[in-house]
Amino acid sequence: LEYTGIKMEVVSWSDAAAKQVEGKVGARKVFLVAATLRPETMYGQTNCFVGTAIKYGVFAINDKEAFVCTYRSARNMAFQGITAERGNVEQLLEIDGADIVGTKIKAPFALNSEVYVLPMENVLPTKGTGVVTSVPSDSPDDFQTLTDLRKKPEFYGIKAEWAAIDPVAVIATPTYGEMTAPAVVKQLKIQSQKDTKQLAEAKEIAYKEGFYNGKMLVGEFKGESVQDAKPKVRAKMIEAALAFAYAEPENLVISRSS
Ligand code: ZZB
Repeated sequence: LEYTGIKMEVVSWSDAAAKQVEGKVGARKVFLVAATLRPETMYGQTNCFVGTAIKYGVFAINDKEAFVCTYRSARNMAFQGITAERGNVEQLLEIDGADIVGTKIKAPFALNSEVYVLPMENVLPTKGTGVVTSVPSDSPDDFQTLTDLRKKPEFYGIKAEWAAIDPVAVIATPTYGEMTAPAVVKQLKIQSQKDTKQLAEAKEIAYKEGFYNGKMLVGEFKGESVQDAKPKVRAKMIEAALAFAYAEPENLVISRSS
């Protein structure tokens, strides 16, 4: 499976992360790296998600850059020509997802250029990088999680202001309009991020509708179909060194059950 790895540079660490990262990364810029199948939606990022029970690492990619992601994905990257030395995984430190929450990061290509890291219950440690960039306009999981967080910020241990950015219209679909994910969430009567079965169905619907019938509302390829714009946005992000190709190996089933 071919993902796009989105490089979200750390602007300011949460207090808990700052203490752990200090003195460990040298002169490197640090990026949270999110794996996405929808690079054309990056204009609408409003935050980023990590799993609070997931262990992440900060990995040296070369002398200038370090990535925050799961060990598993760092290892995959080391065999895909992303790291300076093939096969070598250099972990600078380990950090709990819970401690990364509240970190402010850059959101490449997004209309909101800086966003916060927030907690999501349904992040799988066995998929992508374990970091998920959030586009609530077009991803039902993201919209529902953001809605949950806004209803009960203290319950989730976040500051309300971290979840303050509203969904941004980036793609129009004939059936659902300019906010596909919120419309599908409403149609399927989804109440919380715990409604995982309905959310899987909503994701399927939103993927299909966006890919086959979506039109870009913003960005350099405004007016073009999602099908045409998707590879172009991806290429632009890679050219700008804000993203890279990241492939998931075929042992997904094995790693899921282990
Ligand atoms: C931004 C985005 C915008 C996404 C959208 C989707 C949508 P799939 O199809 O199951 O492979 N994702 C990535 N990694 C994880 C993880 N570890 N745990 C949970 N979710 C993860 O799913 C790939 C998508 O799932 C990725 O693409 C990412 O969210 C999320 F408008 O990135 B996406 C209708 C979906 N729309």
